[in-house]
Amino acid sequence: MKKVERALPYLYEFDPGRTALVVIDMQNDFCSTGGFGERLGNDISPTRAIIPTIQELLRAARTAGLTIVHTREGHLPDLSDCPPAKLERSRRQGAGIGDVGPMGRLLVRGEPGHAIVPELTPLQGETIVDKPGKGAFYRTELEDLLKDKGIEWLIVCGVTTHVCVHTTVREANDRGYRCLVPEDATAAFDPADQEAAIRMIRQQGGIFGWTALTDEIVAALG
Ligand code: TIU
Repeated sequence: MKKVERALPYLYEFDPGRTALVVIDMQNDFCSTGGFGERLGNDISPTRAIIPTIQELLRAARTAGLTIVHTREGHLPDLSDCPPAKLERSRRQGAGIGDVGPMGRLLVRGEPGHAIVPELTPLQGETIVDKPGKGAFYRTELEDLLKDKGIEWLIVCGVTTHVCVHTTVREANDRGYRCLVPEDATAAFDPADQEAAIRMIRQQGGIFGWTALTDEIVAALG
């Protein structure tokens, strides 16, 4: 077992052979100019800033033999998998899902905006989970994949902390996974959301899981 001694609220122990690193939605739509996140009215510099930290985490996780999963939020070109309520709200915000922007159609599968940022391109053999919702378990194959591999521990990083990372961690927690969130390998557009989201995970004795710094996880993996 590997140990992250300084995890909060207390020690996080995990078996690397039964642990997955899940990288949530590090797509141009959330991390690049002209994507969905920026069109929603956000400053994307916090989501770009964690790219090198996730690179470091990926390097260590790959070397230690963790299962690597990358997720992408997005919809089919005909938007048949986009709930009307989600579509309406995106339009109200001036970032209509399916509308054409500088990175192609916003939040649509196969468009440049939907792609994972080049610095974090998945390696051959790594799993990419396409999800229509904020959580990575909703209408995806993720749970079957994790069960097949006997995964019990999840290290969940990516963007945005208070939206897709949180929803995924909450879904995972209800399914019995032990989740660790590397706080400096996650980002929200607004620092206040980041701080609150991280605090919520580890409050009440770790109500949804644990948090730690990437260096501490990398050291544990080494
Ligand atoms: N808007 C926002 O903060 N996030 C999303 O819409 N999706 C993800 O978090 N990936």
